[in-house]
Amino acid sequence: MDRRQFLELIGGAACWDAASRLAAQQSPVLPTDFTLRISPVELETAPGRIIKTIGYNGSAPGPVLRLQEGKPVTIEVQNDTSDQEFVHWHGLFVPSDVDGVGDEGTPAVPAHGKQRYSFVPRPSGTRWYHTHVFAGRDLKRSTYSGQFGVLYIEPKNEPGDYDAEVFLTLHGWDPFLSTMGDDEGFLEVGYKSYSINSHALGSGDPIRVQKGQRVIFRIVNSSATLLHRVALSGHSFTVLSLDGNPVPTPRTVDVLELGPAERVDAIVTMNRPGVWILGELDDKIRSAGLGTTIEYANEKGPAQWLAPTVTPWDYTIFGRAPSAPPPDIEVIPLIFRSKFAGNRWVQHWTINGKSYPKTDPILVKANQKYRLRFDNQSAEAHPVHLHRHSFELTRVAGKPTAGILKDVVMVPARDQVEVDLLADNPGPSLFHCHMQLHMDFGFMAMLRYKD
Ligand SMILES: [Cu+2]
Repeated sequence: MDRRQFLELIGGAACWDAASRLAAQQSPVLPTDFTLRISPVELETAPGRIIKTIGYNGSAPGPVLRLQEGKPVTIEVQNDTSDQEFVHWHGLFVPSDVDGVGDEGTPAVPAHGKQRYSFVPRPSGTRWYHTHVFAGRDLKRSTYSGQFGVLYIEPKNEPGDYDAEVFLTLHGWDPFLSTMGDDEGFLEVGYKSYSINSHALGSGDPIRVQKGQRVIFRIVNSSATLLHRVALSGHSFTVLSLDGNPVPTPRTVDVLELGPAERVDAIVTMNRPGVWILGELDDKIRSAGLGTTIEYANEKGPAQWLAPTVTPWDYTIFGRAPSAPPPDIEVIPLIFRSKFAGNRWVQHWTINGKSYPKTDPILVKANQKYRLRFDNQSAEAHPVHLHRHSFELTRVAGKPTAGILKDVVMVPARDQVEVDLLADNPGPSLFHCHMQLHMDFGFMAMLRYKD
């Protein structure tokens, strides 16, 4: 064995130490056949705190699916529930009929039945998989549930300049609808508790590290509706990838910000021995479970929280200098607005004045490049997601940039984001806000290829 060392990390399934990873690269042992079973689970996130939900393979999150880029896989999904389901492979360039979206033409996983998904995993990087069904006001369904997991696609040549790898998912539990104290207001989603992976802060095994180690955190915000900001007390993160795609300019920051469905891959050099909290900046949310413990070897005692200095999250610091756009690029404007649907009711949403399924399709021609202008004329930020493609950020709230490839982008309230899209994966592709409460109440449109 080389200088890399074995590490004991949280919950077996959620980790993959560097030595095994190296061994896997030397002999191609990554499996290509997987089974996912959708069934009710009882998750004890903290002693006595039982979450009753639906999960994959008896847990939530489901197993980390580790695939090799370009090597075909088959995933058989068995549905033990009485509701039809879909599993969406978020961030993968797969055909519409396996993308896991009914409206794109993917066959369902029938209630008490099964369905096989076969595809070639690409592109490499941190992706994830999750249910993609309508929930509406039934907060036991869809992404409010425990049906999510990390899907990591190994690149053909991984630099692997780290000693250990840790996968983290951020999730809220026992959601409820409330006007949050405003009698005249509309309904929003709150959560009674939270976890990172399957445990609340203070429960489960700590992430055990040694001084000097470089640990890569691959973080997925699997929340149905909430943006999260996380920090690791006394440490900083060097951001390597956003949504699984390497950034042109890796930068070191104290706080990571992830909208729903966004991913960040960041390296931390473990240079401050102690027992520390990695968790949400919001004290209430962190105390309600959104955190985990980082424990250095030979260090004991309660985990400490040091509040970081907060600077606004800015995607463009990870980009490169913008180049001039091709003068003939077609701009497709997409205007997002809320539509008040009554007091003590959920808001409805429109794209260019219409709510799904009545929204106009976004029409593209194969192999043409387009500039999508996300014009958010509402009072809150939205994590908008395009299926089966990545896009390149070109302007974020007035700041030009280039080279950042994503499949979800937070569009700030009353502001704009522009992205360039190369239409290179024919087939219907859903575009929507990733907040479940928004996508279910109108905030969706279909991107279609013209003949
Ligand atoms: Cu939204």
